[in-house]
Amino acid sequence: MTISENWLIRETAFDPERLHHKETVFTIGNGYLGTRGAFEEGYPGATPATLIHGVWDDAPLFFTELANAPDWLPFVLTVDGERFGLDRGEVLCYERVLDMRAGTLRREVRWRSPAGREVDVSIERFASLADEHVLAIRYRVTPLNGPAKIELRAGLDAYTDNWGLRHIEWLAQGSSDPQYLWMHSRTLKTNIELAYAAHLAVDDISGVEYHFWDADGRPTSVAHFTLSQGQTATAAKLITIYTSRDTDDPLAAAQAKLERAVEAGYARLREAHIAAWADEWAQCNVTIEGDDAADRALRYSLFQLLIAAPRHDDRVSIGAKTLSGFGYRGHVFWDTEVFILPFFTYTRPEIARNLLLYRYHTLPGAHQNAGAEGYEGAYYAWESAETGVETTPKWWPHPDGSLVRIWTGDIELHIISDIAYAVDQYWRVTGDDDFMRDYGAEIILDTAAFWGSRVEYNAEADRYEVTDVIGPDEWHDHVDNNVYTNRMIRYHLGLAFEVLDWLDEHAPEKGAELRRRLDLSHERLARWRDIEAKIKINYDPETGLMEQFDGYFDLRDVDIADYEPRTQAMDTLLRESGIDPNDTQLLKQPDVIMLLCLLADAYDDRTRRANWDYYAPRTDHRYGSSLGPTFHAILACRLGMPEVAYEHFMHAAGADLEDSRGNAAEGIHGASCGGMWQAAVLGFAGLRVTPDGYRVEPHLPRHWKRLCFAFRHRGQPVEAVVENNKLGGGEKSA
Ligand code: IFM
Repeated sequence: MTISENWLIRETAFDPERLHHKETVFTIGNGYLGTRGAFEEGYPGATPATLIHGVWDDAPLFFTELANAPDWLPFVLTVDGERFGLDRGEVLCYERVLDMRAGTLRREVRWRSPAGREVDVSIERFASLADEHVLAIRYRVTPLNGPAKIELRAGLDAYTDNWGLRHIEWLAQGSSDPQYLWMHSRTLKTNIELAYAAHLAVDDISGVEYHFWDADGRPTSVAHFTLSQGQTATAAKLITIYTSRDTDDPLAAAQAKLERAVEAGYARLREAHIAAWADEWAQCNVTIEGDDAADRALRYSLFQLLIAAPRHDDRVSIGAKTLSGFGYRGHVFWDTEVFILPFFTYTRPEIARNLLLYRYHTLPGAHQNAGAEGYEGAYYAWESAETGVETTPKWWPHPDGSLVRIWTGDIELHIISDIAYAVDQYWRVTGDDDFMRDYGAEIILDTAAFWGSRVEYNAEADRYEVTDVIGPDEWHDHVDNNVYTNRMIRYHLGLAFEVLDWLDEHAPEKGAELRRRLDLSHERLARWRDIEAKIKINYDPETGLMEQFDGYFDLRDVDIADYEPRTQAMDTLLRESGIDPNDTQLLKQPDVIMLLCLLADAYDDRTRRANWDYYAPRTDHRYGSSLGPTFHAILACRLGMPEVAYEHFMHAAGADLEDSRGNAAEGIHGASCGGMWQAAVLGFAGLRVTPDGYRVEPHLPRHWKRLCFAFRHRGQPVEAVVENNKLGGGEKSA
């Protein structure tokens, strides 16, 4: 069956210059782990990495990071004594294809060895979505110019590192039979055990000899055989992985699982995996008819989110770089709740629930953060890892050798309300009252208590203020009354009262318990009410314009056009010309535009337009934050400018596939991926959930024929089709 190109990410030539970028692009995974697209046979300078949710280990400066787990990929081919590799001999044909429908990664290479032996090599791998502990590689080799002696070495490798920092300590390994092997290791500081078992089988070739190669930390099963010209050998390497986070005896679990996997065999495992993907896509696919590039790029973003999404673990969340690279060390930011979560809330609420439960389970860490600063309630970390205790590095090593102070972990507070917002959205879309009663309400109220203690009262002006913060736009630090932060606090406190009323009506015992446990006294609630009413919001009712923070409009107005053409972010260029970006109105990302998208119904078109006109030209869309473009796309749709929205949408689409920002090697831009879904569904299709149901207000780009998407509303699956009426808008036709 032919598959539409829009389900495939295809690479038709190997470019060593793009090695690390493409390792990120060709990441596969299954929500338990992610594995970068490094080659099975290795390549000089490669960064193979397998990141397993929850497998943290201590790291200098960054406190903790997801440890690069032992490598399950090694599969090395030798042809008549010459080792296959893209760094030697001659690559005659090359193609690598990520099949997003099947969740498989395949590579076809025709290779001529330095001595002139030619072979066709075809390698396919997948991380099973049907059983997250199972991984598989199928290896095919065909000699093309004469018979050949073949050696296949299928191994495991404990000697991995995160950009030079080792986290894995090899413990033991063995083999009960040369086709079977196992390896036991653990993280150096956190003592998380990792157990791998593997099996190698070469099908239907007579005279295959296997032996076990017992090098410490690199147990390998080796197969030898001879092929005649044109004869194809197919080998399968099956791997199973458990950690001590999953079970008390991960090695026994890995070995038992391997037995069952071997019994099933590669083909049946693959079938089950593909069936699981079919089921997944049926719930969340989006199709853009009339624009293959947009359709494929959006699907790619969804694929990357789906492979990073924990399905069976509510103690982990999706980091800013998903499970695809070492950037931001696996840490979890607001990217998850504000950018990524809506995709899951609308399509896979079970996953969204897991992600929110991670925040519930990390409330003790959030209390610790608040206590450490002398505040009450729950103060979610700007960068969060296992426990929720703040893990933002205080210092960042600059390429010139100096250390730069990072303030986000101290004062970028808006994440606290962003999480409350995400809980609220999840509740409204899914109708999951049980979650709200048992977990969500506590998150909202406990974080509201933080604001009650953090907000400052200005007696002279009889208002509340929040000084010395960083808003989403990180080019301005230590600012007062950031409008995004303050407006989200007002919304958050309003939500807290709404939730308390709801508890009183629908779960009075839980309401009483939370009032008691969180000490929600009359005085405290009265203060919240007062803050809600009197918090300073920089909004000019005359013009509809919001000032990003106190004094922003007085800052130097720099025209980005004066710096074009450029290949660097504006903050770098400004610094090079002796200007501190803090002193200018240029933005890394658009606080006010974000606010207009999140609290969409609180504003009218005049306000939207006034702020768009002011802030969009002052934002560095190209090299500022990758979080900006998709929200510009959403607001542009709302303003009836789908063509402008489309430019932002396609700009976001290039962040990973095209490496348009130059940093895709560090991992997938998870927030941008989530924002792509929001731009398509909440922006172009204009889906709105209302108290009475839902509706769409489409604004499709002129060349899009149709936008189809699946979502769930209060548990009911919905298939939506938005047709373009060719007038730049769109109509819901079914
Ligand atoms: O959370 C973002 C932040 O908004 C901008 N800097 C990168 C972080 C992680 O993506």
